[in-house]
Amino acid sequence: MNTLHFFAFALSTLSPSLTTPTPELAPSSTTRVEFDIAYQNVSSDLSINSATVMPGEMLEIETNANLTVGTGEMSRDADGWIWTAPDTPGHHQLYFQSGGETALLNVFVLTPFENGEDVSLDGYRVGEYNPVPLRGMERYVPPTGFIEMLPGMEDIQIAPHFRLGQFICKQQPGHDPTFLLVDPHMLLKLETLLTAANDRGWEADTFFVMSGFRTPFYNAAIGNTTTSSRHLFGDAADIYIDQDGDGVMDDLNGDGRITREDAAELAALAAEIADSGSDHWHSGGIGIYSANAVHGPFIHVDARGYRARW
Ligand SMILES: [Ca+2]
Ligand SMILES: [Ca+2]
Repeated sequence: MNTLHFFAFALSTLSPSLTTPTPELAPSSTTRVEFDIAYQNVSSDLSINSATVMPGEMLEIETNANLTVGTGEMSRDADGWIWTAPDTPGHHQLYFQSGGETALLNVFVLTPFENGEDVSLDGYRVGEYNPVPLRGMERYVPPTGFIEMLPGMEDIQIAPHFRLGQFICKQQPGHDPTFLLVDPHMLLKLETLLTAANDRGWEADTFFVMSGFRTPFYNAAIGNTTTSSRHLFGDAADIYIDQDGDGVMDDLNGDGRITREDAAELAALAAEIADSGSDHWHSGGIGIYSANAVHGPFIHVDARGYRARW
């Protein structure tokens, strides 16, 4: 082995550790950065973002920022970067840097799922999606894969104020692994609403996510007859502000009571953002729910691609 070959050998042996993000590559501590990264029809200025791709799929990321470190295969193109996913499911971190700021893009390479064939994944019951998309819309096409959430992945920050574990389906508690979907449009909407809520004086570090992703199996088990719920596609969240941690919505309107009116106030703020034409608010549904015997008041927010209110 000559010297050159030796170094090539040493480099290939060391490459896994060389591509592991170093501590100084932490995302900026602010919610937003001064630059955008655009991918999969999302344009985001969040310091922490998430995307999902199938094994071997190419992810195009439009940005002026530098992609400094990342696992997987990357190349440059005129508009930004192309990252090619490895053939195996898993979690990857891409760091974009510009002007002294850093934005993280988590990329989850999905575990493939064949609708109608695979009823469960690794013992986790998924069920079956309606193979016919609602009114032929692309956002209702059955998913082709899911994020495999292994023990320890609950705490992955998928947005500045949201963790992956907040969105898991409530079925089969304690089952490892679990499988889920989280949509980047939804995360961007939740962060935008959270910022607006805090600006409004409703202090909140995050939203309490009562229900995020739901499998078709679970959705049917809890009595829902619809097969087009956005919870099945990972872009819906039933949320409330619970900064005081008592398990129910906080008294947002300050009338000393926890009622539907508090949910209505939060929904009105969401509708205001929608009507402002914000780039960070993909069109979707906003619903208000009253308390019942098992839960307090909450709102539903989704990113279905068209306006819906209830
Ligand atoms: Ca509360
Ligand atoms: Ca109230």
